[in-house]
Amino acid sequence: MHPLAQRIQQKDERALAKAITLAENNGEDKLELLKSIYPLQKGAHWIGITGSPGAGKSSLVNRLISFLRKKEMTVAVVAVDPTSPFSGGSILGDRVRMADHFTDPGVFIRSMGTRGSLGGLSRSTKETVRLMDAYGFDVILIETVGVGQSELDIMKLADSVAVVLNPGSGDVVQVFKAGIMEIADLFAVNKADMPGVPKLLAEIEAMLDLVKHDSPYRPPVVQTISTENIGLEELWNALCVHRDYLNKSGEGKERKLSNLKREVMEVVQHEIYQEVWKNEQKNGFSWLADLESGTTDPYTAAEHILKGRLQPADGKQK
Ligand SMILES: Nc1nc2c(ncn2[C@@H]2O[C@H](COP(=O)(O)OP(=O)(O)O)[C@@H](O)[C@H]2O)c(=O)[nH]1
Ligand SMILES: [Mg+2]
Repeated sequence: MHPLAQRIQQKDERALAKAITLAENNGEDKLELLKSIYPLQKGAHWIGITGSPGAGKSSLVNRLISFLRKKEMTVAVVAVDPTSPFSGGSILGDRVRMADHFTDPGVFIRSMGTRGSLGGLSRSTKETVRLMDAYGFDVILIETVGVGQSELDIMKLADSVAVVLNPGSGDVVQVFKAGIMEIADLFAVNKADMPGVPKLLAEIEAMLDLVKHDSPYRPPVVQTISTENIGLEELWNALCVHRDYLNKSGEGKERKLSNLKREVMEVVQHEIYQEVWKNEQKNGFSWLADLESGTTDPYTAAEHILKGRLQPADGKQK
């Protein structure tokens, strides 16, 4: 067993933090670590929370943490923020609000960088969640801004996805266009203290009629006011109902398996990419000069590299 895995099993929080960093940085022994961690997972409830910037995701996460702690459940949070760390404001705001929980050993909060391409972010998020699960948190909250494809991929790894919407924001059309409607397991109409709630509720139901009309599970809609701690009980109940549905219907198992399949493909893709990149680095990107002089094109160069990988006999260009 990887030494960090052993320490995580003994509930060493520093080892957990270290392991997450190792995974994020693609450390040499990362696969060894993940292999040791995999069977240690305890089956926490993985909950994705997504929505536009400013929708109140962090406020909800913060309230949900307090709510769950009162029920003596332990909570880990992965905050995935694709915005630049230099854009400032909201990140700092989140940090200040989250500060209540920093000294609580039953809470573990981690922000993910935007490191890596080729699905790198969703992959390291998944690895982080697995590490947290192995440590033994009861609930793992994954907060991410609902924008691009990588955020959609991140949401697919959750058992339950809560989409946070605000009245008067025109969010529903955005959510529909972004393909988030399909992966939503419940809607939180947050800022329910603001005008426009009935209109938003009607819009959500109309979209659900379109997207989920033949699905055996219809995502419920709960109203929340996270600044006033209202609606948390309903939100939590809806999440638990969804989890029961996943278990009873067999859909949970199905989802897990298709996630595992994707994960295997992601690891293979990544490992091949790393290997090729290392090799090309060693060869000093020999095709670069040909590109510069115009005697080759990117596609021919890529083809050569791939052929070379499939027949790596003499290391020479073919
Ligand atoms: N009026 C009102 N404001 C809220 C509510 N929830 C969050 N906010 C405010 O909305 C802003 C954005 O919240 P935040 O949690 O950072 O949003 P995030 O970007 O989705 O994480 C903050 O100023 C919150 O105080 C709510 O239920 N009602
Ligand atoms: Mg936030």
